[in-house]
Amino acid sequence: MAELNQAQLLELVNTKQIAAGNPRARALTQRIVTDLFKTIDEMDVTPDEFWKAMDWLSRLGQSGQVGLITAGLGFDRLIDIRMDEADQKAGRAAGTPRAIEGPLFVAGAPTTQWETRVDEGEPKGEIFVMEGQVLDTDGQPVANAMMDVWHANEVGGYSHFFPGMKPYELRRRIETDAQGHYRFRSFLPPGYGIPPNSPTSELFEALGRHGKRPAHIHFLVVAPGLRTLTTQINIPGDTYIDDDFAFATRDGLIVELEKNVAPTGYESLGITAPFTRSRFNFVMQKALNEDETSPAARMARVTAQA
Ligand code: MBD
Ligand code: FE
Repeated sequence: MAELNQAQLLELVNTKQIAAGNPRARALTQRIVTDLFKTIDEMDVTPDEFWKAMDWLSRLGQSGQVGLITAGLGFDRLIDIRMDEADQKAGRAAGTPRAIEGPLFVAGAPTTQWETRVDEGEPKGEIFVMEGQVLDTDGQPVANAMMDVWHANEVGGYSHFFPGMKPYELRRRIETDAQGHYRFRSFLPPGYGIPPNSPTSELFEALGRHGKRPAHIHFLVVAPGLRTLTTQINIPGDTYIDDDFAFATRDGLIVELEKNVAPTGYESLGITAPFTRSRFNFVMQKALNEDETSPAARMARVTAQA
């Protein structure tokens, strides 16, 4: 084989072809490889640095933490910002702001109508009820909307990812009633921190960054004819509220907490003493097509297409 300089090698890598392949995959791969060749040359990446990075990527994949890295390097929020910009241009920026799904959603949580206890058994932390309606952007209640709710436990762990938790612990689905109402009882979760001694923490330590998220609760709301809403609410007062490692907190999603709410009317949630409440309506846009109503979370969407 002929001797090659860097430019000749790059040209070969980017143009080799025996079949049409996937043009989009070809274009993206060419661009990324070109940018990386350039990075390696301009930053004078040593062989050991390169192979160390590849070892890290292999271990990252094995650890299942790719989604922590995409969030922590801003890609999840970038994708949201780009969708917001597209909405703005199309004159359809309305309703509850979207916020990143994150890597910790699990489909198939137990479903109940109108109200549920997201927590189980012994009360942990401050008793918290969140309630309101799902509405469309005309202010009409959305009956039979399906709302997935998920949040961390008292030490910041999510079930299915954090050892020792039960399946679907702190994960529930609520179907709204005829007036679009939902309500649930849980406790105010603490923030989240990336797992120590993991590929993710290795990178964050090398970057001199923390891996903390402020206290939050995730939602995925689906209803016929409406655009699937993926969002989170933030609990006010958290140290990291303006310093989220995933860049996901937004104005309009920091809820107000009402303390010492009288328990009358909340007996069905097992509440007999004053508690903390937040009222919040989820406002959904009209869908422009079927795809926008998809009930599938982000990974399920793409793996179904494969
Ligand atoms: C989380 O709990 C989370 O919501 C995100 C986006 C990333 C890591 C952990
Ligand atoms: Fe989270």
